[in-house]
Amino acid sequence: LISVLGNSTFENYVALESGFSEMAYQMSAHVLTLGYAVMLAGLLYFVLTLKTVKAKFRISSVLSVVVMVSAFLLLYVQQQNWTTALIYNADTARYVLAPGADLFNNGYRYLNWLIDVPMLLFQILFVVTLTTSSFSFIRNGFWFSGAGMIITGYIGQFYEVSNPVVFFIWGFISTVFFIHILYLMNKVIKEGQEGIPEKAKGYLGTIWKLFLFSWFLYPGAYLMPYLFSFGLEPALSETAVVARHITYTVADISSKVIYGILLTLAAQEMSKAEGYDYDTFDRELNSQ
Ligand code: RET
Repeated sequence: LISVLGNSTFENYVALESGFSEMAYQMSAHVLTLGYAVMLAGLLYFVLTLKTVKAKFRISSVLSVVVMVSAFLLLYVQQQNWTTALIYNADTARYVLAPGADLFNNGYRYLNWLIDVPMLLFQILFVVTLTTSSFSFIRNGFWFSGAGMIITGYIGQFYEVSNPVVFFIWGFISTVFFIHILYLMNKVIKEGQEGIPEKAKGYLGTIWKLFLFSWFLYPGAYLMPYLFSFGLEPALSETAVVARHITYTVADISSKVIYGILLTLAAQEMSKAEGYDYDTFDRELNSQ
């Protein structure tokens, strides 16, 4: 199969070897659709709640808006890639590779992360106040390691079937950058929790847990063909394909939308504590 499909990802190998059942194909299409639909809903949320926080926190919401727009477009293309790459074959009752169409590839996601990962990481810096670290040092670290993690992972994913050793080496290099990001984020949240209202402190604690949960799902999705097999043979199983789509979608909704909402809630508490009262402001405007 490698001579036919080369560096394409394992979804194509499953399609060529056995095809997809109705359920596997449809669940994948639906969960990919859910992904971009949620981004559009999130876009509205971040626009409509912009003024509920003090002006100095609003860049965080603006960055969420940027993330929603780019994720919406890229996830839409990703869903289209899935439905055009495969075609229903009535003789076998399976979805198989469509002749003449592009193969399926998750690369759109990776390039989307190149925009979204730095935005998501910078975003929190507009809500918290760093006590000891320097803003530009953390920002540069986020930017450098974010880009390093994604580019090395992007290269690696081309080899997931054709050359597992190369796939794992790039995955390992990517993980080194990831660990650096985790270290920086932990520092930012710890410093940010100093001297803010209890409720906002709680939100930041939840953000750290959500961050760990959602960001670890991405390397999980990268490894998916090997989580369903033993040793250096990728599992060409449709269950693994569906599991990867679900993992990516859960990760995207958590790391972009829920994360942004929690940051908005934390900023609302901090705005209130600093005397910003959106309700009164609103009433005053209406009575003028
Ligand atoms: C890769 C390659 C394998 C090793 C590791 C990875 C980590 C990816 C992460 C991606 C996060 C993406 C986000 C996107 C939101 O828009 C590249 C899969 C560690 C952590 C948060």
